[in-house]
Amino acid sequence: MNLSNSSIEFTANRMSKAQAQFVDRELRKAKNVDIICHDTTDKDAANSALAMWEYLNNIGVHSRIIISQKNPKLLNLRTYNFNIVQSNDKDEIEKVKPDIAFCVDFGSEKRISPIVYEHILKAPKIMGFDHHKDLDIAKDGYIQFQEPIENSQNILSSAPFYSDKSAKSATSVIYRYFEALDKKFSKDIAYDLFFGFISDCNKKGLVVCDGNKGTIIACDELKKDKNAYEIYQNLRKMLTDEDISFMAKKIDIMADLTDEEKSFSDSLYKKINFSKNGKVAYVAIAVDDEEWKSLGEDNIRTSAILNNFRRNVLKLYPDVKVALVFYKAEGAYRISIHSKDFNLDEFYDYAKDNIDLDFSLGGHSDRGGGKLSSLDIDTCNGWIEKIVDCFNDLT
Ligand SMILES: [Mn+2]
Repeated sequence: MNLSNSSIEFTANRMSKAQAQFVDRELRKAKNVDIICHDTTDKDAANSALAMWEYLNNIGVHSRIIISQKNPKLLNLRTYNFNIVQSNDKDEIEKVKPDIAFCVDFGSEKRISPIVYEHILKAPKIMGFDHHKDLDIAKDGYIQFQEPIENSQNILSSAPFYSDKSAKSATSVIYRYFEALDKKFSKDIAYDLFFGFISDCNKKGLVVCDGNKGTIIACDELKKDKNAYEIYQNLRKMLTDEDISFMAKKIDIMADLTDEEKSFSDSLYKKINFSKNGKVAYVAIAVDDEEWKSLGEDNIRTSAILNNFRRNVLKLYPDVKVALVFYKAEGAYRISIHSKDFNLDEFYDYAKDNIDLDFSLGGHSDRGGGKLSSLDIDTCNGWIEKIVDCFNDLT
């Protein structure tokens, strides 16, 4: 499929050719590239990494993928035949000093461990493709595709770290990269890009993945977004019904829960707490919760259960604007948030100004998360209380 022949309107979301070629030239100059995924690596990050790994491999550039999932097989990637490094394996990470640290699906140091952050800073060049807004890793400036880019001079003088906030996934930005380069990409890469796209769209309720039927259906909200839907359709065309069925089953984790997972999921609804004004619903899974431990703590399956829970809560309770879950993950105490009719950007700033603890927050305007760098039970409880108070003030 030659993407240059597709009838794509020039929009903010289309990467310019000069921009893409700039990235491409930098990548081709490199001998070693480390592709870096964010903490609690999800399918968008991992599939973005895999597509970039495949591309780099094709142009003869050696690369590794740094991932934080303890069990990467839970990500159900197309292949595991690549150089994978665990994000907590300092020795292995430090064996290579890459020419480029290439960040996918995150631009903020808050979303990676200190070991990985240190490693990134040692690379002469920090580049990446992202769809988030916090880009503190790209210190010297970056391009956000918010409006059509006209002056290629400005583009080339900026750091080649690109984020398109309007993109539905990091894999969408990579799609735009290949498109701008007029590259025909393989079906394998299309598979990776689509899997990441669908996974992030599913989190936002933009597609319905039915694991029992093996189908993926685009919702009206996705269809209304011309740029996103165009990517969806173009990638879908390159895949078979079997591919779609496999992805639907792997994403629709709720259709395929074990008894233990089912009972955990049900128990969340019995543990709901509400803020004083009734606008916030939350569940706090204790640091030492045995059930959470036995399910393997935070992984792609438990994360899907918690995600489903938050979205259901917003539907079940008309007055609730914010659904929160607190849980232990990768040595920190985390929060995940979904909101309706409430812009979380306001909350991120407010909480940072009003809570005097060592924590981070960020994400999108309707879903996000953060972590507290303490597992002390009293500190965690204090954090929960203060977070809920912030929302109580704002909603
Ligand atoms: Mn993403």
